[in-house]
Amino acid sequence: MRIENYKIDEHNHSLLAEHKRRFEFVSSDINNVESILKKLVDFNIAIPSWALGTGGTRFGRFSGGGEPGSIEEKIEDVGLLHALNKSSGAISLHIPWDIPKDYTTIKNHAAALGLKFDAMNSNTFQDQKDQPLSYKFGSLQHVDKAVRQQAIEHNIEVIKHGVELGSKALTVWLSDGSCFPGQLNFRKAFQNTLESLQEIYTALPTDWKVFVEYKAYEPNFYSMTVGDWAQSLLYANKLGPKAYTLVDLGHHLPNANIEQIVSLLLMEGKLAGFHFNDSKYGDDDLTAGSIKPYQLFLIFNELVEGMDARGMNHATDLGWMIDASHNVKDPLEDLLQSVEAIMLAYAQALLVDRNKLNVAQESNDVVAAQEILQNTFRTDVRTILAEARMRSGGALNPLQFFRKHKVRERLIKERGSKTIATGL
Ligand code: PSV
Ligand code: MN
Repeated sequence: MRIENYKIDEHNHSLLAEHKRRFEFVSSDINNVESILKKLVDFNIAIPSWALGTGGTRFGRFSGGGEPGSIEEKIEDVGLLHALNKSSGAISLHIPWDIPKDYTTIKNHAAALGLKFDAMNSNTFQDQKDQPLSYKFGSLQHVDKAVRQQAIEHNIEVIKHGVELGSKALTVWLSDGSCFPGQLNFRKAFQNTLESLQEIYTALPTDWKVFVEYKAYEPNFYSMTVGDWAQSLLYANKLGPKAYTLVDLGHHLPNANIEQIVSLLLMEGKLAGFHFNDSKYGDDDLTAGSIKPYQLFLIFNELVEGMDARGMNHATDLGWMIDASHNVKDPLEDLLQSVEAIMLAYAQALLVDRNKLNVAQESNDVVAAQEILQNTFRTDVRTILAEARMRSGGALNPLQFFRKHKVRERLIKERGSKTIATGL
């Protein structure tokens, strides 16, 4: 299904008077509101193809209806999100879940909805049907060269699909590691992984990047071979200038200071980008900003400061992506909420008075520094975001539109009530 533009216009018209009143009130307090609006209009967050269906745990999965059953339908779903919020203009594919049959058709389909192809993701954390060798004891780290070779070839195949679609990056997340002390020689596992990554790196086209994603635990519970940002950065530095560290917010041990990690990776020019989500306990993959919105703001505060210090383009120089799972919510509604939360944190970070913060830091004025950040975090910027969305042709209130126009009901009518999308 497609969302008709006139319906968005009607929706905006019905909310306009109230929106204008709020926008004028909030923007009268902000000096550079036009430049903030421009940055918000330019900013986009890619949607992972595997988050469009209902996710599950190992205990069960309670699928909803109207889930996308093919790559075409996944693209269509991201098109719906983008039509509503104008900030979801890219899809990130996971191979082999999303192998395109005909590149031109898929590319045209995405382009017609204003979508690009973000980073491509490989999968060597599961065995596929008819796969000759198993990843039970790892993939790029495996003690057997033949298994490593199979995993290397898979990654190279993923790059090939991405090249055809116009993607520019490969994200490698490895579940490699060990479950018990003594199972693995850490040094050999690292060296095997590095050598394998080097072969993949050699296959990257000149204008491509490889993102090395780390994770503290799960599915391996004793050691992970890319377990934290230090290990990822080691690989990235050894690989070369096209390799970067990818931060997934759920992949840290409890209470890690992610904003500090981000600041230092940016300083080193090695931050690839993000997989946004939120969590209370571990890799919960909850809606971005639903548990720790202040942390999300502090991360964006470091991002804006660090990117500006290096003269980087906020919209294009890092990879921005969601990586979430929706067990009890409509996936599309959840993704609308995540994009909104990420954009709000970004908008607030743009509002921070950098000069004042710098003066407070240089004079050890701890109280003033905290006041600057918390005053900004407590500023309600929802109407600024709504204005940016409307100016780009999106809906003033995407979630309200989604429900009022019964988008899910229409998808169920088209696709049926018993559909299960590929993914975890
Ligand atoms: C692993 O937990 C991860 O965050 C990686 O990005 C995977 O590719 C993704 O989730 C797939 O579910
Ligand atoms: Mn991830």
